[in-house]
Amino acid sequence: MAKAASSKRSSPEKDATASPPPTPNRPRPPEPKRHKADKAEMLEYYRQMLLIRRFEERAGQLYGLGLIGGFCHLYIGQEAVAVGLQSAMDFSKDSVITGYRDHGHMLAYGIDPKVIMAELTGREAGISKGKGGSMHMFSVEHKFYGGHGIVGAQVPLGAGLAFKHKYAGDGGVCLAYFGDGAANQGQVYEAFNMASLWALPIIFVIENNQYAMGTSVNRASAEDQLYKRGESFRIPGLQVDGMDVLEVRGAATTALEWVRSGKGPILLELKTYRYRGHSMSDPAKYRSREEVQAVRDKSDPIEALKRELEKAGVSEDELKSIDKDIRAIVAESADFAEQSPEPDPSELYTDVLVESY
Ligand SMILES: Cc1ncc(C[n+]2csc(CCOP(=O)(O)OP(=O)(O)O)c2C)c(N)n1
Repeated sequence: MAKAASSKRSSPEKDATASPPPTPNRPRPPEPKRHKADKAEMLEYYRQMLLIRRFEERAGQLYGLGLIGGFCHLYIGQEAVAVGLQSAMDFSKDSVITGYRDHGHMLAYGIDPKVIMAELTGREAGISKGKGGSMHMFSVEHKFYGGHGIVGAQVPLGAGLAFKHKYAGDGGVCLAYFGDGAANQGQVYEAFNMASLWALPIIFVIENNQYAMGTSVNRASAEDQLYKRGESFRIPGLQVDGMDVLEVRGAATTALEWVRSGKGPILLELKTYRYRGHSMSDPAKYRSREEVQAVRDKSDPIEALKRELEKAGVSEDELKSIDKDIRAIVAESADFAEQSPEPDPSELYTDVLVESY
């Protein structure tokens, strides 16, 4: 279910009473096709989504036990977005940047769950040496540039990464994620303008999970069809079912073909849903339990893929054994985190400035 933003321009020389034909004023990507995956590929997406789900559930428990301090924003419900998009990227040259709801994106990039859990719990072995926590995960090695707590800040930073790809001619594309709330930030549109003007290789991804903290997208956005937000900057937009990993993967292919062919940025709006609170201290008064349950029942991305796998002949035992493996990986990551020491107090003075001044 992907929908291209239509842009109509009226033609003054034509009869004013006749409706002008819907002629797009610029080239557009083709309508994305749902990705055709074989059984092995579907099983891989299933594994990755399940890993994110179970990892996040465990993170929620560790938070409850006081082992995770500060903020913690869970990604449960949105798994198909990171997995569907990042499975299409070329890890050797492309880059990713996102906001503070970042654990799922790291896992989808194949980063070791042990170092992510150690970061969440503020341990020395964490991917940011235990100094970043949930919101500030970073891995230059994996071209994963955070993890940002300032809503929308990652969008111009992503444009900067894309500029680097273009300047260095390294063939990379930047995938810059942000939320429906961030989509109303001014700096997003400054970044859109420059990215389009310079035809930067960037995919802007709006993860529309329907809520920015306690405010629903239609209460906060005059135009809630967020895929249209790039139109004034000549950035084409596609709206994608973010609860269907194969739809997401199909849209990723279309977007990457567009950007890699030098046509400049593209905008994807992924319609998704977060099951858990905004953070761990969310009173959840802005929506009903029934609303959340209805999405879980009807649109859960993992359950939907499970049904497809069953249809493709994957047995219940096989699915159970995957679940068991994933639980073991998550348990191992939690044990690893708990056993890793906290950073030495002297670490307070390292990694603060690039050089000494
Ligand atoms: C510039 C700025 N303004 C406000 C905040 C407080 N804040 C933190 S998260 C958030 C909501 C953002 O929602 P959205 O972009 O939809 O992302 P989601 O949490 O849904 O992933 C707000 C307003 C902030 N961190 N930075």
